[in-house]
Amino acid sequence: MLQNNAGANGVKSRHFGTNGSFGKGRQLTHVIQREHSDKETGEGIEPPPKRRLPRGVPDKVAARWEGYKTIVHLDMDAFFAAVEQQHNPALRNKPVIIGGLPGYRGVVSTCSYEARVYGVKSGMPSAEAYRLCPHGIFMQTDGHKYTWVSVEILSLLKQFSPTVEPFSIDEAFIDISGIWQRYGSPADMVNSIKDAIKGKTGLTCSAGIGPNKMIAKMSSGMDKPDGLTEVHPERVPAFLENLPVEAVWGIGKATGKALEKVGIDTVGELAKTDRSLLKRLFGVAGLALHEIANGVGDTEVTPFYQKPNEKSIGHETTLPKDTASVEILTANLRMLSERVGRRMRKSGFEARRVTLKFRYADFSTFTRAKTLSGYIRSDTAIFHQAMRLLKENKQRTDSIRLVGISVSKLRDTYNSFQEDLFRSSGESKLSCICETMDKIKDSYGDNAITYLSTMTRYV
Ligand code: TTP
Ligand code: MG
Repeated sequence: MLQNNAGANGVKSRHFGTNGSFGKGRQLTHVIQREHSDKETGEGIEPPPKRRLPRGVPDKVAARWEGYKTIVHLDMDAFFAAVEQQHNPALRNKPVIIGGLPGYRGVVSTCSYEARVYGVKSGMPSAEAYRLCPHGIFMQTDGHKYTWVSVEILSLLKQFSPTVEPFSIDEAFIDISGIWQRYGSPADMVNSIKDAIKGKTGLTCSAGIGPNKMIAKMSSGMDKPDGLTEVHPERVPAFLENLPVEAVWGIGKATGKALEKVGIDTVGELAKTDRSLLKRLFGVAGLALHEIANGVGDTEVTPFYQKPNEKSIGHETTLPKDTASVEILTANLRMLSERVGRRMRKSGFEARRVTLKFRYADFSTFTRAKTLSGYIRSDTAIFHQAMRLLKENKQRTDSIRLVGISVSKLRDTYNSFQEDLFRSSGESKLSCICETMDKIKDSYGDNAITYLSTMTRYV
């Protein structure tokens, strides 16, 4: 049973009861379809009807959280677009589309909920977004602005709990175990957080409360925008039972298809599947999937003052035009290695693995990686590895649409012992050059200095 009730401050919250109300195999997006009639959609758009969720009598959820880990996941609604709408009131209630501009290559980063009504979504080519929503207001991303707001929100969250883990530019986990008692219930505390964010930034967010990070993260997306979904530990099996497997954080389309092939459509079915079959199909990842399906998840929220445990750092770019030109590809890989290297050093890491991604004009996509014998830190070392991977693996002569570079197998720079590779390859010297460039960029902006070879990116 799924219950809707109003929080102390009038913000809706939901509690998942023992009879999961999601139809078997139904797409999550259908289930969480929002009712727009209570929201201003602007432009006279007729919003899609919302599925009425069964109502029930709210129970004494608050007391029942005592003694349990209580993890919250917060995700800002239409973040980049909402920041722009706050910044400029003329954009409010309008279909705002952030990312590539129509007429140019590029994709949609995000869009306001008013634009989503037309089918516009993140990752879609801007040209397609324009076809769907020609009267949309297209804007380029303004990273500094979003980072500023993100930091503001983070500083606010820290006032509620010392255990806040920023998870992306618009997401965070918060451990509120025990602390919620000061507010009455976990939902009351989260509603206070939502109010505080709204008061300080004018922005709304959606939140999930669960006994671990996985359940909290999965539930925060259930009632977007401006929602709150609470899954009590005892109700985790009912919550998961009828969800489609793709609703699990980490299960992508490919894994979803592979599961479907063996007749597993829902998380409940996955939970009951023999572990040895999952291991045979997906290796150790299969065992992890089984645990997730049974509601087992990480409860460790890494506080903001500890270093985030980054697994990889990467950037990719859609080229201005499909191209087979070695010069243009080289220039773009140079630019990407510069960005990746800078972010990696800023986070205090060095890497031992470089991955190259390239996508041909027909959208066939390849990723190739190389693990090195020692750690690298310079843009040039990343670039050389990426070029090598391109030369060794680009079998076709046709045009390329997208290239990307990421580094992984990271370790803290202070663990570095200036290994052999460093000295013999001149990596140490190259790193010094990068660190000098980093200082110039810190003072004068990211465009203050770059490599000459990046200049031919658009030729
Ligand atoms: P999301 O939280 O995935 O999206 P959102 O906040 O815009 O919308 P929602 O209400 O569904 O949470 O991502 C946060 C920001 O990250 C988003 O505002 C823009 C950026 N982003 C991209 O640049 N490209 C992408 O493909 C996605 C998904 C997000
Ligand atoms: Mg978001």
